[in-house]
Amino acid sequence: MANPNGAKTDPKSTFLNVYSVLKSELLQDPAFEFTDVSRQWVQRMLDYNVPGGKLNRGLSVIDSYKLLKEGKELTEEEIFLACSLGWCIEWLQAYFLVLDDIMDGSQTRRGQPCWFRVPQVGLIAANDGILLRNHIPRILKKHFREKPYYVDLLDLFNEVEFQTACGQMIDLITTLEGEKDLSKYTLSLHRRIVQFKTAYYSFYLPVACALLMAGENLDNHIDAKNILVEMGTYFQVQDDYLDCFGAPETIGKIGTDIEDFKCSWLVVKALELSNEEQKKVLYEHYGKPEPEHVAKVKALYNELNLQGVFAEYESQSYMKLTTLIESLPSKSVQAVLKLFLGKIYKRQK
Ligand code: DMA
Ligand code: MG
Ligand code: MG
Ligand code: MG
Repeated sequence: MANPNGAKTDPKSTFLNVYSVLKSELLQDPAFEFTDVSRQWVQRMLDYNVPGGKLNRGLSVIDSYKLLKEGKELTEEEIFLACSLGWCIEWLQAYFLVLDDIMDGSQTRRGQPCWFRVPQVGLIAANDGILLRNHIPRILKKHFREKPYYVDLLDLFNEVEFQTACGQMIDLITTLEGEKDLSKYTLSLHRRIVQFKTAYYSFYLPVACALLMAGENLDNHIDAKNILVEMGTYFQVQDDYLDCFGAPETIGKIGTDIEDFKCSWLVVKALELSNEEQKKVLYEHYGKPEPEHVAKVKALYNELNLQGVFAEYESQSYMKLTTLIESLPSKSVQAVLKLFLGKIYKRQK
């Protein structure tokens, strides 16, 4: 998109401009009789929860689509549509995060209080989450109804939402009071949780959106899908690592995994590497909200050098993923996946 000076607008500003368009359309939705007060509520809720993250998932749709078009100049319409799909993913993410923070009892997100912690919001946040979710099919209907891939797009969003909700379910039910049993925390349980709760929506979905827009049949890209799910698993291991070892000022959130008895990659590794005495420490202190208990767990993580173990896992994953990507038949799909991997390798936030 050209600005009045004739120079190219940077991709992020273009993307943010599309947010403003989609937001004002939703605030004028003729299916609801907005009052000033209700319109203001939705406006504030959207601005608070949708655009404030890294926007990696959303921006990846445009990047991927460009690479699939192999350097052909995109039309204004194509840019707008790719950005809109990117925003649908950001809306999906906002919906899951608003609810995730309630369920995880978190304090902050993206450097500000979680939405449900804002005075006057509280559990209205639960309905706001549902609203965010409902905005997605409204955006899709307005802009994609006439496209040949419309049905596939709806089906894709439905499938991925279902997978994510199932992932969240297994993440949550493993922590149930009365069944706090560390012996069930294995790498295979961890894998299952993170594949479903994170990998499909964060990695497969952006690329699948771009493939549909480019006229591709998703059934022909199962290998790419499997690699993206692997990449998403690696991404969630990073999230688990940063929950404990990241700087809250950088990651924008305060970790809760130890307190919440989460099946985090760190506790799985700690169990694997512990002797009997160290295991006792974990059994006694993991999953308790008081800072003394959390400190004991963190001290054990340091004793076991989990930072070093993670660094090793990270470079291994990078090499493995690179090899997998290079085995794909299409150079443009390879480029899409490599770009994605480059964006997350050694991320600090
Ligand atoms: C988040 O898992 C998954 C979804 C679907 C929101 P998480 O609770 O580890 O995320 P965060 O660390 O961002 O709260
Ligand atoms: Mg959480
Ligand atoms: Mg969670
Ligand atoms: Mg986390």
